[in-house]
Amino acid sequence: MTIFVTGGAGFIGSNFIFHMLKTHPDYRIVCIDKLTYAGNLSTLSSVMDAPNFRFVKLDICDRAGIFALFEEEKPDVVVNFAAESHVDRSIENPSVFLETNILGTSVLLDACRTYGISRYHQVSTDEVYGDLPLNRPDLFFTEETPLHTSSPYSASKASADLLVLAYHRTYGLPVTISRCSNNYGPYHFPEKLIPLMIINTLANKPLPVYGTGENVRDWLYVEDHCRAIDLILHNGRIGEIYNVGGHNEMRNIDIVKLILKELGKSESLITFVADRKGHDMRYAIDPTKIHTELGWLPETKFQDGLKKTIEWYLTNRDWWEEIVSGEYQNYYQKMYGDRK
Ligand code: NAD
Ligand code: TDX
Repeated sequence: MTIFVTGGAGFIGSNFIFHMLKTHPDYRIVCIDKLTYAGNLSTLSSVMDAPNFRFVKLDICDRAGIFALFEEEKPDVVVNFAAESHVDRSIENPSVFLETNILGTSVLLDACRTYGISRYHQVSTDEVYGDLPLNRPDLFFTEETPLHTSSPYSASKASADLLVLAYHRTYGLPVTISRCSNNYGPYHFPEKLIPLMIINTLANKPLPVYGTGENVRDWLYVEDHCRAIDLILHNGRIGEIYNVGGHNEMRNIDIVKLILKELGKSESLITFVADRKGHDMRYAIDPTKIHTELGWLPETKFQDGLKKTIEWYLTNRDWWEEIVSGEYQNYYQKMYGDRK
């Protein structure tokens, strides 16, 4: 069994590769990654020499390159993690989101159609459903919730989902889609809330909370997401969408306070800054389908997962210090420099 994992040098893709190599040592994993600012080869250093692992630096939009790799490797399964993934960047510059997230997905789908595949799995997001109001805690996203996107990022992810479903209906391509809530854990790029707040806290820098900090996200430890995708690949029904989330809703401000408490720092570091444009209020997944059909349940409790994550950033300073010392400085200045 050969599995193509696109975007495997990023946060969730790399964790998925570690999970699969550990859980299915007889599978061969080929990681395809363009190595954008978010891709990091050092993340994969522990598996680079494994005999059943291959890394290929390639853009999923490169049709000729992708087709040549399919011709050479004849993959059985494709799991597509490759994407531009940060909402704030999509608000600054949507075009690359449309290219990678939509057109890149279409290239992979065309290659699957041309060469044949036993499964194409699209890693999607709960953001395709838009948001829920704060005053209706009884509402959750189910797989039937209409798509109602807010940002160029989520619109591009929803477009990709529609293409994936169209290739199933029109060409009979054996596809599945997972729509997961916010992940956290090791190798999370420090532009996202949790790693950004950990790193700023360690440096005694202000913690930029958007708006009032009351926005709610539904957090899942990355390993639980990886197990869910593994289960969908093996037991999921073709043509189906599976929501993935662990009923762990938290307000942003409460997460920031937990991080401060865990690191023994003062709440005076918290700085409220201008809100994100179009900021989604609340995400909350109803995971009934994946639980009842596939027996999936999250295993890591948030308090434990957050402790493990903070510990990881404390013991893997080299990984993130390398990142924040480079282009990240310009990014940070641009996004937060005079954000009032
Ligand atoms: P990430 O930004 O950490 O990693 C993305 C990876 O894709 C990087 O390694 C990057 O180099 C690579 N990439 C980008 N453009 C590419 C291209 N054109 N060709 C090949 N490789 C390319 O993202 P992540 O947080 O690991 O997210 C992975 C996937 O999971 C995305 O599709 C995202 O939409 C989805 N998702 C993320 C979350 C979350 O909380 N992070 C939640 C649900 C779904
Ligand atoms: O500096 C910050 N301050 C702040 O208040 C940052 C970076 C974020 N926030 C807020 C915005 C959100 O309400 O924290 C919340 C989480 O923000 P992000 O980490 O940017 O995640 P989010 O926008 O919720 O999207 C994430 O989950 C769904 C991923 O980045 C997506 O790839 C995934 O699809």
